[in-house]
Amino acid sequence: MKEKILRFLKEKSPQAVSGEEISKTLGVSRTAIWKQIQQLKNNGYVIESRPNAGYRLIDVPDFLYPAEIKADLETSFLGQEINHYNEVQSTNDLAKRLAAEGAPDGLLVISEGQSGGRGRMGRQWSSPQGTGLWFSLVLRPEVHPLETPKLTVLAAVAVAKSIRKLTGLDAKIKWPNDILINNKKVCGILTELNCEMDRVNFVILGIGINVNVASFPEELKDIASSLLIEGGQSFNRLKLLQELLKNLESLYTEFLKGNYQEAWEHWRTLSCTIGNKVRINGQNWQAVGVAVDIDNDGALLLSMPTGEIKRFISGEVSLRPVD
Ligand code: BT5
Repeated sequence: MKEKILRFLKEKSPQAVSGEEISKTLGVSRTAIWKQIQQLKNNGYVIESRPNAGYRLIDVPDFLYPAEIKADLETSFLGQEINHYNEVQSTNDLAKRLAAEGAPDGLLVISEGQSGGRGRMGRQWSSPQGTGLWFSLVLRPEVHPLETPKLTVLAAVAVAKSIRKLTGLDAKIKWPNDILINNKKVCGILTELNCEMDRVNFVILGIGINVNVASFPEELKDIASSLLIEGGQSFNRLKLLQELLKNLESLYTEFLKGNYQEAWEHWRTLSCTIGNKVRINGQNWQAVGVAVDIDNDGALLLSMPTGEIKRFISGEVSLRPVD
């Protein structure tokens, strides 16, 4: 009901609409409408109520409410079901639990803030309240588990394309899971897999984007940035999320049909890794070479000083000049 009233107020905005008109159109009592309007106000919507004119929607809060996300969402299944929270430890952990309990394909778990946001290998992900997009998607692709690293490539392309479209900023992909602007990280992707030998139970695709983060803790200042800092203005989190889900669904749907070459071409154009001499660090190894491409699995191909082409499926790439 609340969503219907909101939609109605939005359609009429900037004009006011009387309680009687809402009541007639939606078939509910005026008292029920009054109660729902109070709830919307408590949720941060600014609604003017005048005895003779009725209700007028003045402002919408900067919250990622499911009704707001869905209002202009052009997807058929990604984000069609949404769990929204104010604060959770990690949306990936929560999505994993919900997926194990049977959550549907495409469920979006999103939070205004995370107290224990995670990166790869137990690293921390800073996720301050109300300023970023911190979310996880439950995916149930019917593919072999070995195919799932491709999802990180698809997500990186979708994020970079969406940021570029909505902000005009020069977002680049750093293999395997970072999006950078001016060499600073504005987004990280954490893909986690639950599978059996030859089938995927579910994948949790976690994405964190520093949208309107104004400043970073000391230890991140030199390596992290946000769209706000790089663009000199704040950006609409909802619109970015909607654009991203649309782009991702389209790439993902093609991937399920076995078509991912176009995404790979996008990846190559958007990559800041390819063509550079890089150092790649694993947990207890290191290699230096020129990044030449990614292969069909999304693995990074380095041309080594010996001329040999080596394939890396994981690791941390450093783009800093290598001696
Ligand atoms: C990542 O890991 O980049 C994956 C980050 C995924 C975060 C999302 S948010 C929603 C979902 N729920 C979660 O709990 N996680 C996902 P990695 O490549 O390991 O990078 C982690 C490193 O990035 C840290 O060690 C820091 O150096 C740096 N870092 C931490 N917070 C950052 C931030 N907000 N922006 C940029 N860099 C950050």
